[in-house]
Amino acid sequence: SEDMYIHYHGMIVPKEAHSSESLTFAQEFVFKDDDVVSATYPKSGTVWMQEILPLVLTGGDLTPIQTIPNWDRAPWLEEKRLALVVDQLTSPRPLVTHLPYHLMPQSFHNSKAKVIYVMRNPKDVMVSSYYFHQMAGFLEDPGTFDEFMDKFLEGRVLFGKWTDHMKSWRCSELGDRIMYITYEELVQDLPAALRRISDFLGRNLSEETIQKIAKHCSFNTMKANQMSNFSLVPKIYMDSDKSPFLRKGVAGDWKNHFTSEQLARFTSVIRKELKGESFSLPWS
Ligand code: PPS
Repeated sequence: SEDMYIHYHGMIVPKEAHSSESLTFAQEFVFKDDDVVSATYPKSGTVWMQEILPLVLTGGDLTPIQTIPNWDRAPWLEEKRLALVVDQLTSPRPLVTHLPYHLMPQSFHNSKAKVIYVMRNPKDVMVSSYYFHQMAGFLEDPGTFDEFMDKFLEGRVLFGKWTDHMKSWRCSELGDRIMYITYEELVQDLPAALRRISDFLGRNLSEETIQKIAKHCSFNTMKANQMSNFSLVPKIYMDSDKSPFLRKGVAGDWKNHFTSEQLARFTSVIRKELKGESFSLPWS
């Protein structure tokens, strides 16, 4: 298991997608003012944003989502693929990252690049991650749900503790360069969420375009899109028979997994770690 992960600033990241070169490449990456990056803790809506951003930024052009796999059309800043595709990206460039705010490269701070931070109920994040560890051949077996909860709460999981990630981006002092949105908002009213996103990015999209984009980034459309459903990934890396990447796509699936004891334990740890923070969250 040790050889599955790289240790990076106290966090673990999977070697399958990351290398010390890719992490250095991220640190040396030169942000442009019109770049748009979606920052997420893993399993919070990253791949959804890889669908949404290209559609919003092009005003609804379907070509990117129908011809380019998600990992190349809106690459992860810290992953190996970026160096290979960076020259093919056209501005405004959509990017995603799981890095916490304090590990963003210097050029990001010097630029005017905008950020959309997507947050999700941490209980659903944990459930999604649990299934992801079962299907991904490049991740450690999660153990029992109870064991995985301990790892999650202690931050012995990809990109560290959920609360640390959250706090780093919530306290980012990026002013109007950052927009916060929740996975639950996207689930509840996708067109409304798309309007918020397009307004933030200065795109004036017609209602017709918003509806068109909403249709193409719905769970079912994405699940049927080869360029977005990870079916291009060999089974040894991702086994969708064990659990598909686009698994359930709902808010509140934790209710089908947590015992009342686990709920109490989880809630008390998260509350304690967020005590005294100036922001409030829609969960817990
Ligand atoms: S990763 O590995 O960090 O990139 O994963 P990430 O994309 O952040 O999170 C995966 C979860 O997002 C769900 N998802 C969606 N839900 C609703 N609608 C759409 N269109 C959509 N696209 C992705 C995906 O199903 C994972 O959640 P779960 O709860 O496991 O279904």
